[in-house]
Amino acid sequence: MKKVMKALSLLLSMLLFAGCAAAGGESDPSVPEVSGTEGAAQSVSKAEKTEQALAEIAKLGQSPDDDYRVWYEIFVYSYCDSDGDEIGDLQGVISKLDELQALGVGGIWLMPIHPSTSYHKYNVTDYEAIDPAYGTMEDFEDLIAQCNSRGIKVIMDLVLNHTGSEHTWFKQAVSYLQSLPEGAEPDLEACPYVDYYNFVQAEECPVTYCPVSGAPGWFYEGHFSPEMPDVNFGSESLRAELEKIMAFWLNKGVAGFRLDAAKEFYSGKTEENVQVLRWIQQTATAIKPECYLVAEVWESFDTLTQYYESGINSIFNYPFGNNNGKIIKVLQGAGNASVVSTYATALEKADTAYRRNNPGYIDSPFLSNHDVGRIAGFVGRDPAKTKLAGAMNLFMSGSAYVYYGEELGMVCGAIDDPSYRAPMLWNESGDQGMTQPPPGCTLPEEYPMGSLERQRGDDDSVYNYYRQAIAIRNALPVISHGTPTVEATLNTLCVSAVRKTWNDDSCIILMNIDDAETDVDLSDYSDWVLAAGLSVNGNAVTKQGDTLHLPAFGTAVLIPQK
Ligand SMILES: [Ca+2]
Ligand SMILES: [Ca+2]
Repeated sequence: MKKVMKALSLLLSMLLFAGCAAAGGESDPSVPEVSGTEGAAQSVSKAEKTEQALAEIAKLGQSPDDDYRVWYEIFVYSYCDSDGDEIGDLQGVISKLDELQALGVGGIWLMPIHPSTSYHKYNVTDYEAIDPAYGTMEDFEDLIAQCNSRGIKVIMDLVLNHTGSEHTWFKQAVSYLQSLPEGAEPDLEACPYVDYYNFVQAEECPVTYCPVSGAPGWFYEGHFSPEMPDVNFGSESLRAELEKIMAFWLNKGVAGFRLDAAKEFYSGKTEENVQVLRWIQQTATAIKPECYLVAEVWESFDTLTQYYESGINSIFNYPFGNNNGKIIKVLQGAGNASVVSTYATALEKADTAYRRNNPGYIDSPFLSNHDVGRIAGFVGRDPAKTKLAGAMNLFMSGSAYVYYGEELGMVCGAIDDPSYRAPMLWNESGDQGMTQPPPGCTLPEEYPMGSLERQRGDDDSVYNYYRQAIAIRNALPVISHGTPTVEATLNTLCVSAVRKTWNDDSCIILMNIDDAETDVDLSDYSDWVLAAGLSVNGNAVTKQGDTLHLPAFGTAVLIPQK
């Protein structure tokens, strides 16, 4: 992260325009004067205004080199094509690393990149290889090296709940069962792979099981689909294979893994899943002590909290993300004080509960991902709410995740998985590495917030808002590392107020979750200064004397006066 911030800060200081700060800042000695914000805004192009704001933000500080960073989820297929076949690939990702660095991203999560029979590649047929459509192992090594040189960490999807049905383990197991005389018990010495999966003999096919073709009376568990046979975590031999896979990639230089479908290891059995997660964490840590794991546990708050008993580094915060998570619910209740006031309370409650079960936990907030669609669609394609949703996510503690294209306010053409995974919108004309849509994907009729190319030069774009939000987060590590508590005195009407504390550091984040501007009385906070502000509409966040002015959906970060 330090390298990222150094490079960013160097770039920004070259662009620095003395005496300007879009954030606004009155008489705070830590914040450069905003002299004639309006005049300055008129004299420079819009994009320059963002650059100036970024330069000011970078002066605030920088994040330590740990896992509390902004991670960016990439579906390689749809991200960037480097060789003209219109399917995204690893060299395409490499070609956009400077772009990601400029956004402030400190880590990338690669969705599965192994050989697979499906476009999404969640049914893996070889865990220690790269899908030829995406490139070669050399490309992968190149990607790791290029990320290392930029201070960007790489985690990869690890699909352990199931393999692909074309994986050699499954094919050998099926072929053995086909050869088995009716009624005979399998001999694991003759075919150890039978033990790798959940095969049963039964009169009728149990729920979530599938018949083994050519072996009457035999069934296997395929929770997600027949092409995704579930593995048997009770098998020591299977676990030894999984350990070998983890070692292979950790030794290749990945920082860790995103653990797919952790609640389905033993479907419906939380205790057992917690034990598997504990084993995975311990196994990976034994291979690489500094590894970082984040699990997908798509569960309600109470159940998800229980999973932290496993000691897992991190779990995606489903209760806050997604189209029915806390962030979206609060935004849908924008302007309603009784809804808005619950946001800060919920942040404190979640942190307390997760921390109780794992004191070293790192939260993983996210808004959207490849399974849930696009944030702009959840808020009625409203650019203001799309932006504030981004800040609400990025200003949560932990490792904040951004799904590719979210920083552009991309929308979906349909409610289905392929449409959630549409090509990254580099530009309107569809070149610059734009890929073909994945099979079954419906593209939207239009992207109301535009492509990266169109948004880059627009200070009011979602993209430039994201850049500033990420920059603030990176410059003030108390935002990502701090323990959140409700700042009850300020958490009133439609302003959400959260204090964060981390070692001797603290900050207060205020968000105006309303489309009307508002003033906040800070007379009890005379020792606090406005460090940074975020505006969804170009109207500045300012502090004049004891009055903090928050425009519609505006955000302010206060820090103690040094
Ligand atoms: Ca390609
Ligand atoms: Ca399973």
